Amino acid sequence: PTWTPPAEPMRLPDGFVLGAATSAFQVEGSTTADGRGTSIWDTFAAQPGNVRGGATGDPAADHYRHWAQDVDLMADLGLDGYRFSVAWPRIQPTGSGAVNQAGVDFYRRLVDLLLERGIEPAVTLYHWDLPQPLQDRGGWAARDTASRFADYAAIVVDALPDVTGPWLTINEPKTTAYVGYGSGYHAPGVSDVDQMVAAVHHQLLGHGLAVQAFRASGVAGRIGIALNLQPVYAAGAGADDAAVRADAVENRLFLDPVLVGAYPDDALGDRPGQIPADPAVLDALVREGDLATISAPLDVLAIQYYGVTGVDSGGQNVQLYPTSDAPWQQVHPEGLYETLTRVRDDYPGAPPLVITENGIPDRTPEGTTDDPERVAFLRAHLQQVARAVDDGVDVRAYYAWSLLDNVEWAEGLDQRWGLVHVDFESQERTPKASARWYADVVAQHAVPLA
Ligand code: GBH
Repeated sequence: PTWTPPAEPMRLPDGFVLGAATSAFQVEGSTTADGRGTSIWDTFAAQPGNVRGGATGDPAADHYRHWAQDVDLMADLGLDGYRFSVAWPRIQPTGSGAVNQAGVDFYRRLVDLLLERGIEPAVTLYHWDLPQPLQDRGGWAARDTASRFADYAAIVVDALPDVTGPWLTINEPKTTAYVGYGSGYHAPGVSDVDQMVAAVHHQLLGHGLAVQAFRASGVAGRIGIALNLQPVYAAGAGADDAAVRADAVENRLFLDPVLVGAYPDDALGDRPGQIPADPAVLDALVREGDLATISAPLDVLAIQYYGVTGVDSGGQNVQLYPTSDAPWQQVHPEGLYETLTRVRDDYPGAPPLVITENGIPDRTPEGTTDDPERVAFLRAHLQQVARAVDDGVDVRAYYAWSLLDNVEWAEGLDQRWGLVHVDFESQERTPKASARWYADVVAQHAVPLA
């Protein structure tokens, strides 16, 4: 039975943060300015065929130079919060060692202006732009990268001790592992299942070590990790077991180690729905103490929600719901409610939740400012957030993806996810209808009926 929204607007609690999100590589541009080093996405995008239309990280939305104007735009929309990521290669151009002060200064200015405008900054430490020299030493398949990440995290936390919103260590370790090291569709473009499994463990270890560094710094903020979760539904007869295993792969392989300190025993193997790797591959990577590090208590758990997946008895993905203009995205708003209540019910010790990404692309590659589909999507998903809050789930914030049209990774500039349209030639910003609608949601702190 599908859920019917109530006949009046659904209020969100006082103090609930409504914001929007971006990531460094996707919006900043200026990839060689002020001492920034090369990231794996610069290398990957420079290789013809990897990114649609040959787009690179330059100029993207030129946010490195439009940052103050972009903060003004957020203030005009009345946003409570802004989630951005710090580009590791701006802070440590080679991924280790000396700090590049010009890079630190950029984020220092950004945080200062956000605070001045009353917009709560939320900072992601790693959103996929690994310094290339670390990739040359194995990237996330190498254990040492976890320690390098913790060193880098300590530098950033030290430089921005007054960040009021949540800190997120790693954005979607699942995507980096499965798409960066599994299918190779994302940077670093590796396709090797053993490296993929190693990338899972080393990112989670890096997360845990970064949390340790954060606690050691003594700053007053809150920290967590950003996981993209999705309900997995059995599609057709005999698919239940495969769906349970696929749920291990999509969700529990990340939730369990972070929240309970153990890997699930059904994610790897040769059965339908599993990652085709010997479980011994993962066991061999896990050293004494790793799982205690990975499961250190968090202040928030960040969830990114885009849709659901169906799995047949053979473990193959099946489409059960209509997709957005991104073929992988099966839209099902109630899946967000299921995800939020599931975390509460299955992980009793879980910290408060924040939703750090949720959105859809425009229906045309050229982009538009008339986006009724996005309004409908955001409304339906915000209703499910309000419903979960009403049912007692401790959700504290929601960030729409994305503030601006930007570089959508391997899709380049052809998939526009912004609330605000960006003309990538003139760099003119134009709020879409959805941005104006969302400004009203923030002002009312309620989800309107239309
Ligand atoms: C998020 O990933 C990212 O955090 C964000 O940077 C991004 O802009 C946003 O979503 C929109 O995509 O083409 O079949 O190989 C969402 C999860 C995982 C979705 C990888 C796209 C590639 C599927 N993403 N996936 S496929």
